Amino acid sequence: MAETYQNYIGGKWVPGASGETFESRNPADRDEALGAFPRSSADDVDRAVQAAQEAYRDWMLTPGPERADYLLRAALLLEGRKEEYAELMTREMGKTLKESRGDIQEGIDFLHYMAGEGRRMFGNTVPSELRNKFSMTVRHPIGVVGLITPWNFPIAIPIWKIAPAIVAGCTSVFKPAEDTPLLATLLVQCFEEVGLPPGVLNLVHGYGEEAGAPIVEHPGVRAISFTGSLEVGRRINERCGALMKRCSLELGSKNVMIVMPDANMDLAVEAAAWGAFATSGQRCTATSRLVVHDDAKERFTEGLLQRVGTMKVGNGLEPDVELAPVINEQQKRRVLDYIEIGKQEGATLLTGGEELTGAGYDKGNFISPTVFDDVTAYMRIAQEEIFGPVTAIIRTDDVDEAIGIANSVEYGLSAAIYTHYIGNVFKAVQQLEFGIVYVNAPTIGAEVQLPFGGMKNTGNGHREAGPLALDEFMEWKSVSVDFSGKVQKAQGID
Ligand code: UN1
Repeated sequence: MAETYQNYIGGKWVPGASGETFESRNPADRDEALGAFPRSSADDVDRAVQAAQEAYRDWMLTPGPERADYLLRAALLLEGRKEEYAELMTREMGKTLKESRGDIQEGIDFLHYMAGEGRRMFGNTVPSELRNKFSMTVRHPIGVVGLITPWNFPIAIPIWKIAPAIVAGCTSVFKPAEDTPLLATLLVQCFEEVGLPPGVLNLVHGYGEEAGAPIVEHPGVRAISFTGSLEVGRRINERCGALMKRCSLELGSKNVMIVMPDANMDLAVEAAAWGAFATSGQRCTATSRLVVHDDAKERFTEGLLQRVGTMKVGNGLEPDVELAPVINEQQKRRVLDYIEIGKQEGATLLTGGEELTGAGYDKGNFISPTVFDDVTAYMRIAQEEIFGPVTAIIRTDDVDEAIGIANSVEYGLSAAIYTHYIGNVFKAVQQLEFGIVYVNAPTIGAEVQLPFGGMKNTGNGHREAGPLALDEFMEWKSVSVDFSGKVQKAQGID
């Protein structure tokens, strides 16, 4: 019997109101259940929002450096537990142990980064047009916020949201993906252990429709931060629009790597293999398109096929496995459907394209690393986010055309170019419609001190991580102090 876990509301671990639970299962071995979690509903959300509202008043008055201190202490706890949690992450989410460690490290790094913000949170002093009047801007927390996170980075992405919310002085209701509730629970336990006051961070488990939607709808929640699919993000955006809530969205993408003939081909091949197949392609930054110049295509394609041929597919706990399972059966079917679509569209399947069965595979969701060639820019496999171990080679004979192809999608998160020619580099930097651009580096692996987010339908203009992270959770207040002893009128009125 799997252990039963609870929601965390107002500093207490409590069962869901309905008493119903759902299980979290290992995507490499569906016989292993990692725990049973409350299938929460609007009632649970309501209790969590109330707890967050109660905690808010005192929390927003707590000094920034003191709020930030909880982040530092949580970072230290996570550091000590990195190995233990990485193993559990691989069992719950599937990705390789190395990548699970990276996920936790990314979370730790960002806790350190945001803790520094607790002593900054700069405003401006602004001159007044009147004598003896002092003006400044100060930041103000937005209030109770809803944080809804995906399963592909079960520690890092929640921390991208939780850490700035805490430093900002917001209190929050956190609803993690139903595929990774255990890691979310462990993360919240860390904040409990470092003594974060009750109600500042509340955890409500469950499904999007049942537990996520009530957070969006709740009148006590002032802002929503969501990372997930375009389809769900669009619905949240519509509701937040109608309800006049701030909403920051980090949605899908169709990332691209351009390979020019002067590139170091060994590096380009390695970057493509890592970018396309790390986390089994289940990153919003995954390299799902390779736009390759004709004069590089043979060398690049041969190299990539050779490299992919060496990839061991299997349980992410095994040290030499490079390609781990996809998250669940539904996602596996979706990826396999896209592979069929690619074939029907006339793309050439160079390698992979199948579900793996037999010993070591039968209890999990394994798909072999898949490379399509002869893909054109407007095929569905070149336009739609697949979120699996599938990448598509598109030919080009010109850097301007390559950039045009790169930009021909509705998304714009991460793009890379491999070239040494300075003209190509700056054209790409100037013209790529992507929030993150890499020159001679893979499309994945963003660092937390840089803004993370995309253009077009990847989001709605917000950026997570980096120096802009607080903007999601804070208002600006313009403050003026008149010490003239008169009623002064601005705009030259006397
Ligand atoms: C995501 O897939 O949503 O840049 C986040 C990267 C990671 C974060 C990915 N640092 O690949």
